[in-house]
Amino acid sequence: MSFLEREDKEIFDLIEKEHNRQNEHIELIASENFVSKAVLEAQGSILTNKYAEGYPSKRYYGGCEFIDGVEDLARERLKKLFNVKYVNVQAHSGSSANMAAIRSLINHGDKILGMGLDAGGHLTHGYKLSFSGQDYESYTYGVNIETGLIDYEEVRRLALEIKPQLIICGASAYPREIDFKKFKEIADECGAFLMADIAHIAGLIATGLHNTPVGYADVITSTTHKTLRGPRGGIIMTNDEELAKKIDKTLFPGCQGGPLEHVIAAKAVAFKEDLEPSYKVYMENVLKNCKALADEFIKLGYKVISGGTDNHLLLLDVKSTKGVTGKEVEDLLQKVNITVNKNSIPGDTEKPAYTSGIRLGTPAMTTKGYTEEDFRLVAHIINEAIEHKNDEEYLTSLKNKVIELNKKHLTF
Ligand code: DSN
Repeated sequence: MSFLEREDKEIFDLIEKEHNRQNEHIELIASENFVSKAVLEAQGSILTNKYAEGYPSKRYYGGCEFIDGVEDLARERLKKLFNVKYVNVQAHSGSSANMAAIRSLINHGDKILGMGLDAGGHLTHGYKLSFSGQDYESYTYGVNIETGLIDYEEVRRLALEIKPQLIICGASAYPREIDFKKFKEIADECGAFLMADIAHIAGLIATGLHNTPVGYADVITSTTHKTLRGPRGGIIMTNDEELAKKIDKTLFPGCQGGPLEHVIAAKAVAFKEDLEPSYKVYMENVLKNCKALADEFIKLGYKVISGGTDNHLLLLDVKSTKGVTGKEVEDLLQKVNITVNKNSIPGDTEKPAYTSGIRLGTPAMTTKGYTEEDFRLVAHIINEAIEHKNDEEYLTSLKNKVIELNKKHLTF
């Protein structure tokens, strides 16, 4: 019996249930993944006991000699992974990384131009209910409704009209490659800083499977738990020494207090894994699998936004194809043990709580060993679930198929 089981049966049981859910479901949420046992062990370690406000060799508490070693390793590995000079690994999340990065670049009340939430951007890129839309005057660019692609000429036109102090590129639901060089040219033309939030595509960039913002963006932020397959957390990177100093001060003590050194240790372990040749093979498989999934949906007659994918995710327009909302499909797929999220599509007329689309990603199930063939089968299971949405018996048979398919792959 584990300590947790003996001390707190209620929490133990809920963790067990979630463990079973993670093993019996097909996880297609594009921002999720399964970490290694080594990452889990580091994150669950006694490092959680230690306060270490400050940075390596400049702490506000004694007893940090080993903690310094942990954070230094995380920093060095991250620099190598993205080929950057300065990094901060203390951000508790992608949102706090973005808060510190934005605050380091511009002043309260300045103008931000970021990708709209409805077009695939993120809350922290200027959404009105986020600090980024409240502390700054925020404007958004979107994608072309017909093509689903970022219209760089339109971004340029908006940038020259608005004259923002900061342009943010990067997205949570954009299936195509982002042209960081073009964003840099636009930022230069209107005299703005450029921030790239690579949370979703970080793994592709680290392995050279997507162009890099290094050399173009003034600051690059990311989470560590998506394609990078690490613990939940954030990171900030730059090649500018003065900016790096400002970012460190802005994050701590500006936005956060004590760093989560157990999480930083887990980040270090994940970065070591990401530097291995096998990680590049994994990312190549994520791409191959995503293309196979998109291709199969196209064959089944679905409208795939932008006509396909260049990365780890795709957006399906389920409303125009099957007459159901994203929310209906999300709820329906829960019944057959497939986890997805409803997602707005370009020009969506449904409210965000319903949406016309769903977002599907391949990172998590590729970690479990799913192949292109498996993903083609997943497309058929999703299609059959939608076509038999009122037939509970049929849905149960699909659920059993999913459980059997998962049994053939790795469990965590
Ligand atoms: N919530 C994340 C996602 O699902 O993309 C973005 O932070």
